[in-house]
Amino acid sequence: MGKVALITGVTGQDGAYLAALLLQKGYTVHGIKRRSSSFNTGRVDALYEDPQVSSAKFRLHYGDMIDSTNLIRLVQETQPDEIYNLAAQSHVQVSFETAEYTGNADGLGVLRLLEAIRLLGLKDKTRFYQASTSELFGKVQETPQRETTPFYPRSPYGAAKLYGYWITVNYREAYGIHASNGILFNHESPMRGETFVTRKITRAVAAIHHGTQEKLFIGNLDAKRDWGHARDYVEGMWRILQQEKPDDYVLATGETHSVREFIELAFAEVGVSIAWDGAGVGERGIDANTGRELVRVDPRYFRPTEVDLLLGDPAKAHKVLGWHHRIGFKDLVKEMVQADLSHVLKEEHRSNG
Ligand code: NDP
Ligand code: GDR
Repeated sequence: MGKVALITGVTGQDGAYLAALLLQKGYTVHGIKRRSSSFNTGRVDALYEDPQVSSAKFRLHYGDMIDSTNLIRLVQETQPDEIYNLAAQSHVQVSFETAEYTGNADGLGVLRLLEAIRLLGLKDKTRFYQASTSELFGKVQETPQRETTPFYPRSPYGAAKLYGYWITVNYREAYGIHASNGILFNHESPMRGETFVTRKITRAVAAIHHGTQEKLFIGNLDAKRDWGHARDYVEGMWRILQQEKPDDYVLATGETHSVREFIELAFAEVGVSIAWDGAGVGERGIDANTGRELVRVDPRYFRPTEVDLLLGDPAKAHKVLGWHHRIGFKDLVKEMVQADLSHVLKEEHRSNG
């Protein structure tokens, strides 16, 4: 009998990659999706169409991280061997506007699942993965950031995730639940949500290239991130839960790049070289050959408090989990731009009838 996994946030970027990975490994996968007035299962629909995946192996259930009784019932009904808690209001800037909701879903939501495991007497059966984040490190204390680096979150999102991190550690220590944190640095893919900076850039590059968008409005060009590929990171999540002992791990590439570099590389993919002009709010990115303005800094995208630099040290994951990222920065940018070049074309054909 294969294992049973329950994934919250299955309709998100990581949920879709993780569900595919676990199905490939022979798991039965139960996913929790939210009721929405518009379509929200686009990323996992392909899994239903895969002839290898029977409908009995992949099941979606309605649920929400702020609804305890629903979560308890779903854990009871599915009796999972592994729970991957990926659901969250995951946008840092949005968390400044929806701070209480973010605290509820991203912080207390973690507690609700851990309590479900405890109350249902599943502590010896069910392993728990918490989607913790490099946003916990926030204001730079040391680089590279590792498991022992002090936390200093810089947003309601980071603060909510801090609670999620520690309640996971606490339930491990207090009740002996096999509960682990993956402290994941930014990871992207063609399935990344369209308002995160990488996808926003690659979509804009594709749309500018196809002539359906004028320019890209952007926030802080000098923020630096350790960007990896989601496909590699979900493999790390799975490895974390296969360990005999629960623990906390950083997953990162060990390289950092600025938003500015990401933009330059993405435009280079369509043969455009960007020259920068001005500084701060007035800064512009110009096509070095034609002089056309393609990028403009817009203070609407500045954050009240910013995380300036993230650079992870994945040494523990290398050593204990045998996990290494495979897809590098350049290949990531290339894959995302190429995917958006075809997405934008398809959208255009659709809108032209
Ligand atoms: P996404 O934003 O793509 O996906 C989030 C998922 O959570 C979606 O399925 C969303 O549903 C669901 N969700 C949101 N709120 C609720 C709620 N109240 N109840 C139930 N489901 C909810 O995020 P990612 O896939 O990128 O990230 C997965 C997890 O990993 C998140 O917890 C994120 O905070 C964390 N993380 C992500 C990193 C990254 O770089 N991607 C790095 C470190 C941590 P819907 O589709 O309906 O919106
Ligand atoms: P982040 O990702 O905040 O690191 O959180 P995001 O892509 O939103 O921002 C990265 C950096 O780019 C700067 N930036 C912009 N960001 C957005 N979204 N839009 C812009 O126009 C823009 N211009 C500049 C930001 O200021 C920031 O410095 C992601 C999420 O997936 C979290 O859920 C996860 O926990 C962390 O990564 C690790």
